[in-house]
Amino acid sequence: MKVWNALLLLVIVWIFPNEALRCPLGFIRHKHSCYWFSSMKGSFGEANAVCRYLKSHLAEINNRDEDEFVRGHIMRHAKSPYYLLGGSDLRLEGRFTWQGQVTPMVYQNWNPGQPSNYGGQENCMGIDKTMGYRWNDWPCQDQHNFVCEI
Ligand SMILES: [Ca+2]
Ligand SMILES: [Ca+2]
Repeated sequence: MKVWNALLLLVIVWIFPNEALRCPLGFIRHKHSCYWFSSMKGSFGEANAVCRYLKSHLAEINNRDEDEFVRGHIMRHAKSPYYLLGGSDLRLEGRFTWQGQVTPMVYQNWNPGQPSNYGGQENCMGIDKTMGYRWNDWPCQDQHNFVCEI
């Protein structure tokens, strides 16, 4: 009987491989990641705390495909014009990195003229509807919607 159960499980995993990679409730799947688009607003620190609570991290956009998925979702469904992502130049001004990384971002989609470090205090970043859904840098204490990723 146990052998049959194991066989049945094997067949299920073989027929429905995506079931094993299912996203937590509220997260949306794209390729090998799951994304959560917040309906609440928070500063960079608050957004980080919420993502961590959901066992995720602020989204890291590594290539055009991922960028187009996240931008596309925001264009179609977003309730807010600004969505915070997980990059900052807190470590070294003018050198934006994804969280926990030292090397600069490889893929980037800044709006022309950004990051501007306007007023000398823009060290966090995200997707800005007023800039064609490309990236802009903001003060880290600004409260925005945000995207978590697992
Ligand atoms: Ca800056
Ligand atoms: Ca800016």
